[in-house]
Amino acid sequence: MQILNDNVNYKRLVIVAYRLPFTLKRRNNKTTAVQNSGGLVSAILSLTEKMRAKVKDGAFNRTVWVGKGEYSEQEINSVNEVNENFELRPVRINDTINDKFYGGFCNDLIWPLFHYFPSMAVFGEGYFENYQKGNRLFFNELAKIIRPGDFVWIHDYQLFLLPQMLREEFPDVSISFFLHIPFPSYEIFRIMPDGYQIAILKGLLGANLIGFHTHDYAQHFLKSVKRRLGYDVILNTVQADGVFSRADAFPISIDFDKFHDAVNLPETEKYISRIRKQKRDRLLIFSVDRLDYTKGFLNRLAAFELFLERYNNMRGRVVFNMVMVPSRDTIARYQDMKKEIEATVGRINGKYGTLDWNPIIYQYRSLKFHELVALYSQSNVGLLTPLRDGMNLVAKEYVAAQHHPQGMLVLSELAGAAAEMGESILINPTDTSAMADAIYLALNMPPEEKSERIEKMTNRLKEYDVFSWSDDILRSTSKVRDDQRSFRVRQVSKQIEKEIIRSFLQAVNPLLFFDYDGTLVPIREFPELAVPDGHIISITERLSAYTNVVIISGRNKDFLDKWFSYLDLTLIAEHGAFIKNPGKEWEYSLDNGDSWKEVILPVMNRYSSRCKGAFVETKTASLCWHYRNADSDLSTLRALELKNELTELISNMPLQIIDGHKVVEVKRAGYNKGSAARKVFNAEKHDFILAIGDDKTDEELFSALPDNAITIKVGKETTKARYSFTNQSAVIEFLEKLIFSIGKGQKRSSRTME
Ligand code: GDG
Repeated sequence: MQILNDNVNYKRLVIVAYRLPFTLKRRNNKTTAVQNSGGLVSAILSLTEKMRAKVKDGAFNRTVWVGKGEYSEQEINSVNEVNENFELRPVRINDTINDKFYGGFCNDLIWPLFHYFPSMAVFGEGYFENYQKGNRLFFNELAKIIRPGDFVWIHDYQLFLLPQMLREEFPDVSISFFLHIPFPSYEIFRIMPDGYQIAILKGLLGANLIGFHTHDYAQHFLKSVKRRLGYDVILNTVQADGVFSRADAFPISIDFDKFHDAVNLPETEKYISRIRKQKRDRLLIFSVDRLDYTKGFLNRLAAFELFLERYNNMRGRVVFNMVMVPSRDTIARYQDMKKEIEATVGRINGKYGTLDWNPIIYQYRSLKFHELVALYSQSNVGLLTPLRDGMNLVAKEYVAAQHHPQGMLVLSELAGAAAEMGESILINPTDTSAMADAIYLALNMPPEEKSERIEKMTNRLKEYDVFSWSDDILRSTSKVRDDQRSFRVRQVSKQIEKEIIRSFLQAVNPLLFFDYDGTLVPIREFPELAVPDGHIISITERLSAYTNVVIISGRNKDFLDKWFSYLDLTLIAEHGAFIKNPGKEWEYSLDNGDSWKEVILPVMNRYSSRCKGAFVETKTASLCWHYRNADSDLSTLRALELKNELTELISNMPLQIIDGHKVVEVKRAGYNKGSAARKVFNAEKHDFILAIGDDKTDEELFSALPDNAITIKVGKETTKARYSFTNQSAVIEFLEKLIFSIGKGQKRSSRTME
């Protein structure tokens, strides 16, 4: 798997998350940094280790971690001095700010609201102001360390405002933001005051790339951008004054091998044999979650109770091990919830328990890694039923830890993970009855069926593990920046106009390409109405008398013949299918070659791996990306993105994209405006090339021309051209100036180039 390619070559990775994911320990006068547990941390640590190994000769410096940490300067320095791999940069936030920033705005407002618990959202006084202050403290720390070539990767809802703060100060730095929790639908988002909404959306749009776990979350965000900010969104890309930012789904994953292989480690085996002894011949159901109202503990317990009630033959044969990891339990709301959960566990155990059997083993503690893996591997059912969850990594880890014999996953359809784990038993966590049946089904599923389902999920997890995930984000951020660069077009100012005319006059053998509709003549309602008037005929006549002029159009040859054949110029018809040199007959153009497949195939494969159910078919003369078996919303979007990427990729190739029914096909075309233009400019030496066009097909022309060509787009759309005219009449005004400047210039027949 590729971690970095030539285009994605950052010098430093700067990871910004609310909390520094390390605990500093002091022993024998030495301070060491111990990595905290948690999905995000292991994801990034594994990534950076691989990046270091991949990028040679010190081109990649160490990773910088920026996050809250109340450590002394001395402690931090002693850690940073000895670590080659990483550097810690603590952000110091006093309690007065932090209580309202983190405890207040983040955990009392954003967390419940974004998890669809609006009634629990608190709009406390001073929350937002302190959220701004908190983000500003992160900015201040970053401003001290940002260097050119850094990739800044900001994580999660505590830092919504940071991307824009950075963007204003460092317009050229690469910034990616990743949201670990859901982004809610606009109807939920808009519950917040306008000022908060605008600040959050604009804050995020400071990033080049904004990543979400699912397609739905990304769409919710984009819809909020459209509705609240009124910005244009084209193919997931937000384009507005000073903003060019893309939002997309990058479902976080796990280090698959780590969880899969850990099952066979001696440390894990110790726990496994203990669990086996305790379990005896009983079936084990397992869940592990942080204490939080989003996790749906009470719903889960209600379902387990109903399961015992409904399937009474299972009593005495099943044990549910429910591990609740301590979290925020100094807060009254969490304490109350914990008490209620414990009371429910007690009640169910009291109701069904016997002298030698307790239906529920409840633990309020965190587990050691090997113990966790042992429990994953020994349980017959993983029961993960949050009421809402951004992703839920435990579901993925559970599947990764399944060897033979295998357990089965029961998963909430309201967890982000459900979008990729359709082979699990998906349930709605509020449907107690369906959940009780799902537990029974999972416990009694035939081994072959379990194996088939687990294998499908396993393959997907192996294919798209945490390294592919982070690679995808890095790569996509680069792509957004490339696209942004190619869309930065300068208007033709008076000064630029003068310079173009000066170099045109100095040139010995200039070559001018003009598109026809929308460039030489205005776009009319019907093409037959768009005929050249006397003025435009006279302009082309005078220009072609002075130099080489090419009219390059989608019009057919008859039309171009009718109006221009008597002039001394080159005509290109049907987007490059036919070329007619001055005084010659029309020629049909076609290039040869088959090496294009090596370029197109990896792109299509990449899209298949990001769109479950899509596949590539290789034919002799074409490659097809089929998406009829994939989720319809996501695949339609991916197909559009693929077409977009392919359009750019093939602009210099003799290929054509065909948009079929649930298939994107790329086939040999043999011609386009670019390949036709190349034939013309390769035939002679030219020291000045100018091309003007308004259409999407003119982009092929712009890309095909040499770098020093002057390319001008008519209109405001994004383009590959270097410059732009606002409208078609600006083209005519410019051509009039060109003709005026020629004045008594020499006829081209009297000039030659060395
Ligand atoms: C956010 C989002 C999203 C848990 N208990 C123990 C333990 N863990 C480890 C698991 C897993 C991680 O912690 C928890 O995963 P979650 O997916 O629940 O993630 P969070 O960090 O809580 O939250 C969530 C996630 O970010 C990633 O984007 O999925 O939706 O809320 O890796 O293994 N590890 C050990 N003992 C435990 O007791 N050793």
